[in-house]
Amino acid sequence: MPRRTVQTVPPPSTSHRVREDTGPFDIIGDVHGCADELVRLLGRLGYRRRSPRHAFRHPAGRRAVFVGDLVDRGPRVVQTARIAMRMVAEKSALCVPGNHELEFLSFLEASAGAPGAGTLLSIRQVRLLRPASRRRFIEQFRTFVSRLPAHLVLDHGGLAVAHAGLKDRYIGRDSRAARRFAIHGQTTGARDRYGLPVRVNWATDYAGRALVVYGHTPVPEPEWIRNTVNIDTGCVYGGKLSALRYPELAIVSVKARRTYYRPRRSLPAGVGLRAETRTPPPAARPLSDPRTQPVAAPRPPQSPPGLPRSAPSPPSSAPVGPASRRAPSRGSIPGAEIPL
Ligand SMILES: [Mn+2]
Repeated sequence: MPRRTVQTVPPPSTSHRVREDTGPFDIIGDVHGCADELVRLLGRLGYRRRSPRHAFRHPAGRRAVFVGDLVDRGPRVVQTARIAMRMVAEKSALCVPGNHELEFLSFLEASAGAPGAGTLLSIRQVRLLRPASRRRFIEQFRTFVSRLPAHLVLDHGGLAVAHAGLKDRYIGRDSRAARRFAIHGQTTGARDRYGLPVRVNWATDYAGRALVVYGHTPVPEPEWIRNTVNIDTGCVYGGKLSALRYPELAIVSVKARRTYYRPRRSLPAGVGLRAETRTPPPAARPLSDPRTQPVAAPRPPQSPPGLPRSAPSPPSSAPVGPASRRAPSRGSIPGAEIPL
């Protein structure tokens, strides 16, 4: 299986020097293309826009903070990215990158390698744009992602936001190791039965002063561990999209309309509860069930430890919905055939 060409660590960025910014903020978990739920959540948080072409703004000056993974897996990736890009441009939102921003951008830039199944769904959606607006979108997205800081330190060091989390010693640092950790988290070097990296729960060892707000790993309810909170409540898997209000520390959530994507690896119990009340959890299904079929052969377990590639979570999975009938295998659409 050809090694995917994926940029795993973003270049340094110092464009968001906002340490002294005290908010208030509404920190929003992994959207993964669930634009309808994002619009509903922003509305519930009090954000308004004059028209769909305008940026959402909060009348009291609150700012949204996106934890990354805006794209891939979900149904309305372009709309989601545009909402976030407009808000950041209008200074009504801040954003940090997730591993999926880098994977998607890496493919857009290089058109090389074979994208993961979730990224393939984004690429298909971008291809539906008319050529001029497709070019504009790609250029805007590239500029947007290239300017994002790998993590944010806010409220005089009382709040840190990173896609996959942060260790105490990385807060406010811009080293390659800090950037990698913020976007991909930590893996043990071992692989699970799907060939995917096994993650370390860094939060149990966290002892920093900053409240670390992050996403990346879906949980049924926002999960508080020590001075950290994971707000990825698995919207794209049929869970919900959640925001943490800061400094109030109140959670505001909207339920997913439906399950948009089914992961290859089983989700933690309770994620995507709506779907699972009607069907057994993915882990309980035999592997011959097409809904749980891996879309690609498991990665070789002997991949070099200590050099984790992107740690997708839960990674490449069989998409549900119309696309699943043509469930693509990695590499079934070589980059050269995808005119972007
Ligand atoms: Mn992620």
